[in-house]
Amino acid sequence: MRILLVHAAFPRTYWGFQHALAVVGKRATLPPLGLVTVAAHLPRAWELRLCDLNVEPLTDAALAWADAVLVGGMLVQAPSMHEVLARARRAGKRTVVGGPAASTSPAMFAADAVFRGEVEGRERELCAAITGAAADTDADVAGPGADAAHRPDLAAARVPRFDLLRLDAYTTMAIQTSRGCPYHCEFCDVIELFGRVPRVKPPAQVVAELDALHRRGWRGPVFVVDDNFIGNLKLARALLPAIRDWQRAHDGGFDLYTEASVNLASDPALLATVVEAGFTAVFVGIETPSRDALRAAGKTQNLKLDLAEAVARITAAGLEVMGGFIVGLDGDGPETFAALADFLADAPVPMAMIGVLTALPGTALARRLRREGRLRTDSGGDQFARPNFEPAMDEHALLDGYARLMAEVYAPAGYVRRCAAFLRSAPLPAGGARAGRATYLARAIWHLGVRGAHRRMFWQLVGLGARRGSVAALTWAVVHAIQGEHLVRYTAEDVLPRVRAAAAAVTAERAARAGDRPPATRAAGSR
Ligand code: B12
Ligand code: SF4
Repeated sequence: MRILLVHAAFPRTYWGFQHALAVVGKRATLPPLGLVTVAAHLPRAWELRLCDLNVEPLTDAALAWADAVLVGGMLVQAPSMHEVLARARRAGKRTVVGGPAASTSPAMFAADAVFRGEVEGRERELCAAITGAAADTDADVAGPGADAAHRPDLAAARVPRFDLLRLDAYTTMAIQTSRGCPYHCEFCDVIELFGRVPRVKPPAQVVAELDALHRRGWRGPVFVVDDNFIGNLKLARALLPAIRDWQRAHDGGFDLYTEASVNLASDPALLATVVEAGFTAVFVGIETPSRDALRAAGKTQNLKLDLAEAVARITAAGLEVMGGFIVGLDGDGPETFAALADFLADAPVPMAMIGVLTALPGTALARRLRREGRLRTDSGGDQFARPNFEPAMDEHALLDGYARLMAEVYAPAGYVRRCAAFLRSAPLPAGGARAGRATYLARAIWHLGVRGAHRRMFWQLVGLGARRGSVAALTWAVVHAIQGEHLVRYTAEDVLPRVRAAAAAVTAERAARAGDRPPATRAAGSR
């Protein structure tokens, strides 16, 4: 059986770092870990090929070669997924779709089989979907909303087929050590997809995955794509020494980064172990400085500590905080924007991913908003359009406030200030001076320092790095200049025009409604 695995194309997004990729000469940031994991669970005798549309186009020859086409992606990739599925069906191929979008929104896909949930331990079901012995797989057994007992045990995980990837096309590789998170943030789809009882791979499995990447010649950053690396504290503590030992045995190994809940800050010993294991950055869902909004969103763990203090502690331990923020939560008012701008002004958080709340399908938030009659449409994952629900805050104030906030946060001056704050407060970043990065430096000087539109930002960052007097700090500064180029340009060229257009659409809609009303009603309404 010949299987073609296709990873759908991403639109331009913050996380895609497209403007940065152009500088470093890579095609994509991260590989399709879901698909190479699926590949590891297919029969060895089958022939497999992988096409990541973010790296290369799908050719007719590749389609003609295949017996079945497996398509994966998230909701933001849905347009590309639909296109690939339609093309494969026109070519007479059997089609199977899976991954996060198919798991949360199966009805939106036209494929021979829609596979919901994870594949580990479900190989028979997976093969039946591919060969045609089964159509849709049993959503109630292992898909979203399944209870803990029915979710795959990650002891059944296999080493992803990294050999199917063109490693040199990516800036970063990925592994996963756990799935699930014990918290219950109302907007979160991760707990619906992967459950609230975190499952962790055995240390030997994680080490085998690190080995596999290393053997294939990968050096450099590896994103540990856990929902919450410390979701199961006991197992995380048991895993960390194995990762640390592996890193030491491999000459420093990889620059690791991951995602974790903010309570990481309240355990200094754990923080130290995470740094010892070679982690250099962590994505933390800070969400908002508004306690009302945190309470309304059920993000109670963030109420238990001072968020600015937590960021300071994590940074001082040696981890760069990448912050996730949300505006438009119930409980947020127009004052939230100033509070968030203040929070970020001198925070050591260069990368602040701020989005307008989206009610993702299958979440407690979407269910509540539907009950309250406030859900407008199913989310397609677009954060820069009008929200897919009736916000509690005036919608125009929300979009306008968001646009102003983003303009400030991703003005070059704002970005440089946050980088400077990091360089002031963090111990020297451990990673950074690795081989591949030297070539980044030459390319960055040419593309950003000589020809770039934000030359001043580039040289300011290089100056800040140089003043710290170490190669690691200088490398950190150059890498952040490259990232900053994307964040600043994407904000100015894509985000702001789209959010302002969304705000204008609200104004136009209100004017049209007001125009429709008979004069007497209009007068009454304005009192
Ligand atoms: C890494 C990651 C990313 C990476 C993407 C890397 C890449 N090349 O794919 C980055 C950082 C770019 C990213 C960005 C975003 N992400 Co993201 N991301 C993740 C994360 C943390 C891990 C994904 C992963 O690699 N998992 C490991 C693999 C092994 O698991 P898996 O993909 O689920 O695969 C399993 C099954 O789903 C299944 N499977 C997967 N594919 C297929 C295909 C077939 C055919 C079959 C049969 C089965 C199958 O088998 C696998 C093994 O069991 C997940 C959360 C999570 N736990 O999955 C969110 C997640 C996928 N992201 C999500 C979102 C919303 C986003 C953003 C839109 C966030 C934002 N607000 O901007 C952006 C948009 C994308 C973009 N480029 O801008 C949502 C998706 C919701 C949805 N229903 O689609 C998730 C679930 C969580 C979340 N809320 O953040 N993301
Ligand atoms: S801490 Fe993060 S992963 Fe866990 S429930 Fe909240 S948003 Fe989801």
